[in-house]
Amino acid sequence: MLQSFLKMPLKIFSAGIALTGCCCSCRSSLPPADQPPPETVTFYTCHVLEKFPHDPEAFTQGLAVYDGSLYEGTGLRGASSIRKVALETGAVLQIQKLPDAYFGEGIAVQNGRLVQLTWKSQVGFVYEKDSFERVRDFNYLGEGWGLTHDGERFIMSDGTARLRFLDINTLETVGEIYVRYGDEPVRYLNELEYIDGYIYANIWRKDRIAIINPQSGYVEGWVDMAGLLTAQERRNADVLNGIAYDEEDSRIFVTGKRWPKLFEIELVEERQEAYPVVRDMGNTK
Ligand SMILES: [Ca+2]
Repeated sequence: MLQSFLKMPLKIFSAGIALTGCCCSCRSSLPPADQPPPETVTFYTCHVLEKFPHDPEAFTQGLAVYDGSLYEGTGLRGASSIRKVALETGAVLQIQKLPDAYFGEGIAVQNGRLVQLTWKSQVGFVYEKDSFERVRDFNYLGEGWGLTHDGERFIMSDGTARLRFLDINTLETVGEIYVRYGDEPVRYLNELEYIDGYIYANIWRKDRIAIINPQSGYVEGWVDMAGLLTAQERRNADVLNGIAYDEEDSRIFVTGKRWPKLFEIELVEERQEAYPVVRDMGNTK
C-alpha cells in the first residue's frame, strides 16, 4: 500500500499559495479554503521494519537523511546540537553544539548545507554539511519548529496550523499554506519531512503524523504511530518527533525526544473514508 501511495504523482505548488507577510502569532485563525477538498482521507497504521539504537539523551527536534547519512538536530538550552549519526549503532559521528542561548529546532540538509531553526530566537543557522562550520545566520518572525525542503523551497512549521515556504537560496519567506482537516485547523505541526510530493508532519504531543497536500494544505492522510515504544521505554522518553526519508532507498525513519530507539517504518493502509465536509470555501469556484 505504501508503494502505491508513494507513486502518487508529484503535485506542483500552484500560484494559489498566498504571498503574504509573516506573523505567526497574529495569524492563528484559519482563513477560508481556496481549493476544493479531496474526496477521501486515508488512514494508515505504522509497521516497523527495523529498530536501531538512538541516543536517549538526544532531545530530537530535527531528523534528515542526506547522501545516505543520518543527521539530527537536538534542542534544550545548553544541550542543543547538530549531529551526524551512525544509523546502525546510534553513535554520534560528528557534533556541533549551539551556544547556550539558543534552543535548537528543526533541521534540513540541502545542496551541501545543513539549515537549523531555533525555537524563539527568530534566527536560523546555516552550516557547511561536512565541516559543520556555521557559515551564515538568517532571521524569521515567530517561532521555529520543524524544517524540511522539497528541492525548490524550504518548508517550515511554527507550532500553528501554518506552514511557511522559504526561498531555497535566500531563506526569505515566499509563501504559506494553512493546514486543515475539513474545516478544522491542524495545529502543533512539528517535525516535517517531504516524501514523494507530500509533507509529513508529526503533531506535537500526539502519536500521529499528518500527510499534507502542499498545494492545498488539506490533510489527506493520517498515520497512527501509537505503540512504537514499550511501557519501559516510554518511562524516560518524551514525545514522538522526527521523520526522515532516505529518497534513494525509499526508507522512512522516525524517532522522538529522548527515545532510546529509532525505527524504520512502512505505512500500511487501513481504510479510506469520505473527506469531512468543508463549508468555509471562501472564493473557491
Ligand atoms: Ca525531517
